[in-house]
Amino acid sequence: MNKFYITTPIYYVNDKPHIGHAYTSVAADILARWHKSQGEEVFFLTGTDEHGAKVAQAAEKAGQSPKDFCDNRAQDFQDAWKLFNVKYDKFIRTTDAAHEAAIKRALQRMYERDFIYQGTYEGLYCTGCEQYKIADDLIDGKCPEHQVEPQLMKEESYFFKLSFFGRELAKRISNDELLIEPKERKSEVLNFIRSGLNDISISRKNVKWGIPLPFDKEHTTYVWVDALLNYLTGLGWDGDNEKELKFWPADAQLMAKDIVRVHSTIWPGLLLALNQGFKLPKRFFVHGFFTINGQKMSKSLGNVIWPEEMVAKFSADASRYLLAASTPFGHDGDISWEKLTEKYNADLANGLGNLVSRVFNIIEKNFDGKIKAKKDKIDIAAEMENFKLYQALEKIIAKIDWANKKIDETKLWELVKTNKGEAQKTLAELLGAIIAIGEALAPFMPETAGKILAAAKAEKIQKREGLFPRIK
Ligand code: ME8
Repeated sequence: MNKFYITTPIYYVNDKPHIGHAYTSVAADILARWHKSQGEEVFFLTGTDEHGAKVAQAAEKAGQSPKDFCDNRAQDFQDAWKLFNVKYDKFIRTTDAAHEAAIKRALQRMYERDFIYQGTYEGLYCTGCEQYKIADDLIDGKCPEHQVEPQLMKEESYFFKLSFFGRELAKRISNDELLIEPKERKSEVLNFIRSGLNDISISRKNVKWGIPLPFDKEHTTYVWVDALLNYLTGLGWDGDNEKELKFWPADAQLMAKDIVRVHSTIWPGLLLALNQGFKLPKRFFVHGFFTINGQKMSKSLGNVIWPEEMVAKFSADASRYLLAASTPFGHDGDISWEKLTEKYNADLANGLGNLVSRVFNIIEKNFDGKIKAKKDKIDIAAEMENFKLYQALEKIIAKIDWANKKIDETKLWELVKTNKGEAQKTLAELLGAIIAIGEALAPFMPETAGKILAAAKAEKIQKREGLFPRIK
């Protein structure tokens, strides 16, 4: 049996989950469900990134202890995924005791293998990114992502010999042993690596909210080192037992473009530092960023779309559909309440919902609920294997449009009166199409697909209204 291990980034708990996070998680869920439907053994990992200065500051601002704050926020993320019907196999938290113990063991191992050494770091640090910046990263002296000036920091620190792995990583990425898609992202990463990787500071003396280094308790572990290894600890890795990890290597790691560099450098660098024979993840898929009405989503701009609002308005299934269908996966996309509503009404209310209700209605009224469906299939395998969720949905929508058009063109509601035999043939095709649509939609809209398939395959087909009521 093939296995399929898929991950999302583990999200920082300083922010509440918004639909940007939901985008990655829903996409991962769709892919996990698809692979399961192909008979593969799937492991889907997600979770929360809870250590570091940024989270500690957010906790202080909220007047909570870091631990309580993280517990609450981790729950918020789990609640959000429940709302979207995202079914992960494991939710990892970097404050889990088993994760912390594994990180300590891993650090000790890399230290003993001479990939960690002591030094002093002086540089500009952006807490928003939890990363040191160089002049080239800044625009007008500010971090372009967070619009703040990074702070100058000088401190004793431990370093990870990332520079040692530059050539090896460039080789393995350029020959697709670690496949980075879309290919523009692969080129970006390769240029970055080939311009020369520096060793990175991986410990902090002045950040208390973190995992202490096992060989120097005055330091805590740099949050990205702690976080990236979640993709192993989430599988039960204890810092040492990689031979027993059934699901490793990862088959698909999803992320947006903001974090592809760290994932393509520090992450595989750590794996090689732990064990030169460690397999690297097989594939990264890097998607774009959602903006709202052309602007970055941000709490201060007040334009954030929250999961609970979206699901309350459209339902879980329709929200999953809208996230996947609004933008080709891999590109940036702009959304707004208006655009989402318009798409909902066009594709789901007028498209799918209308199709099902018209066809079932005619079958119930004129054929006593009994029509034998003509076999049909929408082949989306190639799209799904290649993360082309949007294109898979386009194929499904094309079938819905085809079917609705067929009803109109054949004037089916008249045809049943003038030529019942011909109408029966057309309905057999339409019912077959509806079943094919239900099957193809299953990973995207599991509840709706279940309802459609159960109703379409019932002994007696019954009228079905209100699958997707029109929304203003
Ligand atoms: O970077 N559009 O966490 P994070 C699309 N903890 N995707 C978006 C988005 C948007 N507007 N906003 C967020 C971190 N995302 C680290 C990761 S992994 C070892 C550690 C999604 O909370 C997207 O997947 O900042 C992006 O890469 C991720 O959330 C960043 O989440």
